[in-house]
Amino acid sequence: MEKILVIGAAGQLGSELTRSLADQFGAEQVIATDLNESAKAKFDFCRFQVLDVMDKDGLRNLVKNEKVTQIYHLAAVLSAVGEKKPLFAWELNMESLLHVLELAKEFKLNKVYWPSSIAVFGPNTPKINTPQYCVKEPNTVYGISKQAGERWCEYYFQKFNVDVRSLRYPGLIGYKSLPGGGTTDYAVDIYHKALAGEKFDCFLREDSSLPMMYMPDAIKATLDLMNAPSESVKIRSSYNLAAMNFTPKESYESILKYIPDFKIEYNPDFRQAIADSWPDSIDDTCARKDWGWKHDYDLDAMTKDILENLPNFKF
Ligand code: AKB
Repeated sequence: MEKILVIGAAGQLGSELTRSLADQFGAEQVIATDLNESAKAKFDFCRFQVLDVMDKDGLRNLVKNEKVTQIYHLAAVLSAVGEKKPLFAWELNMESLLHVLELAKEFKLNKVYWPSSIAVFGPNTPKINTPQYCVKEPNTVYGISKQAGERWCEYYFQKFNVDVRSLRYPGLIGYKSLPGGGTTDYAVDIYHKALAGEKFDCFLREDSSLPMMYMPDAIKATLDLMNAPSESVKIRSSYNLAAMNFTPKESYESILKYIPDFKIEYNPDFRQAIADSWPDSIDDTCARKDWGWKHDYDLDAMTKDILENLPNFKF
């Protein structure tokens, strides 16, 4: 019987992934954790505990007492906030991963999941169809921490046989939760503004193309990777993962088909430099070949789904 611990469960990815994990493993087998007690309200479908991932002993006691067998470690400081608080981002992103990998080694956990990001790439990386293996010189603290984290994951797999699996997510877009502190967040915010009948002030240039993915695809990819037989998971740093690429202008035009009087203005800020350092598109052949990854949503299918469902969604 698996016992799943989700760290940072109330975030953008965690809010949706935790529900899918509870569906797969059962409500009693999944423990959602978050820094804030107020997050408890989101998790009426599984167990919940307050946890600060930097509290090494608290985390160890939880894993030991609950006989945890798998950890999904989703807590992180994202790219934009990371640039405002570089040392805090480095400390949180790296130390928390090392705590989790050490616990996986000590308690011989069955599996660990840790998300990486397109932020591992940098200005010297090939921008179009960025390959799995290429120059990576990230110039954000978030990207540096994800790149170093990938090396640690592979290290723990090779040296200590820790079954750790990871995906380099593109920008994730969902309507059930709000992102916090990323560069790709505009692609979520734009739908909220369109439905509220407000003008959207975009912090990226209209032609700034980035790899993106709709949340149901991201959840599917994560569960497919975690459910794949160990031998199929040939990459233990992190897999490139792709679905679609678009610019703010293309995102706006896709919404205009449904909301013709929607208005946008472009006022690039410091996040433009971060976006400029990331790929336009990603080659995810390895994920497709090794464990059968296939995405379902393109931009227009995602827009239709969000605009149909967001007005009825209760936060
Ligand atoms: C961010 O924008 O920081 C994240 C990411 C691409 O990892 N969404």
